[in-house]
Amino acid sequence: MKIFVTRLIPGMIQKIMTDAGHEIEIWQEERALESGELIAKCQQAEALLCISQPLNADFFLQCPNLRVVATNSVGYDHIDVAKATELGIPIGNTPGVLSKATGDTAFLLMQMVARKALFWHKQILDDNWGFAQPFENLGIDLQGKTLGIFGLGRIGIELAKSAQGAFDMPLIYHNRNKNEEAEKTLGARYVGFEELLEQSDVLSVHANLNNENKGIFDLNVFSKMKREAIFINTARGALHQEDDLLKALQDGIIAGAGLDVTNPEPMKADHPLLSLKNTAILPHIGSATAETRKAMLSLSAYNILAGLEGKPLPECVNPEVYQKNQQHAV
Ligand code: 8YV
Repeated sequence: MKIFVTRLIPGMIQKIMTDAGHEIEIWQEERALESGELIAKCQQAEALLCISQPLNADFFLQCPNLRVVATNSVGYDHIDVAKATELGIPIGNTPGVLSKATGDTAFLLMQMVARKALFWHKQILDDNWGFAQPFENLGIDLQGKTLGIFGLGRIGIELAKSAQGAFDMPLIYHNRNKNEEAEKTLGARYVGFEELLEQSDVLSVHANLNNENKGIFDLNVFSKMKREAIFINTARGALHQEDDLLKALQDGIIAGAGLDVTNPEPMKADHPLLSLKNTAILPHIGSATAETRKAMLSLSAYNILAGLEGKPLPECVNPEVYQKNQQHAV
């Protein structure tokens, strides 16, 4: 059985699949596959380990031998899951194992923006570590400031734990469903969306991207936030309107922004957001630690093995597929 893999992966992950008797083909080039190339590679494949490649309906229709797809991410907005489900293909993902690393990235960005870390770093690079006025280009203290989370799940909880431990930050959140665990263990307080905007000193976005929240952070929304507020997004770039964010920062509508995700990705090197004093932007490295990437890839490999053995995937985004397959069998 052939498994196609879209990026280089370590030998120990390959071994999980080859030890089970599967043949793997790994894309070796230092670029993403074009959609036609991906289809050509997957037409004979029975499994796909998908790392950073979008999969649309046409892909699934043209790859009739696929029995399982494992995406090496918790998010699956890049995959047409409805089409995969219709065709009986289970999609595996990697929740849980990346929560700490991604929450840590939000925590890092929050501090980088609050203390203007990249601006000061650039002062050294520009040979400007000389004379400084004592009240210029100052940061802000995070101690006791209110952390607001839009979409409080496992990743947001990791950020909140760090923020409370380091800076005693009270936590408010807005979700589709209340997070009872966070209310009990972190004293989180559920608020409406408007209150989240009005009360947060740091507003961090951790929601899954969907049709209802696409572009929700626009100029109108930024205008309702505090002028001293910091906006953090480590979820998906499409949740915010980038031109509106730029205007909000340039006009002092909000105080700063930290992004691990942009819209589009990659961000262009000359993007004006990169040269502001009050921004910190990273190239989607939320899960990029050795330990976390190893755990993600290993979960992806086990998702593939289960799929090829016709067993339920350890982590499956469309479990309805099993009901469907059963109905077909009857
Ligand atoms: C990336 C992520 O997918 O898990 C997610 O949803 O956005 C990230 O972990 C990862 O960088 C791709 O390998």
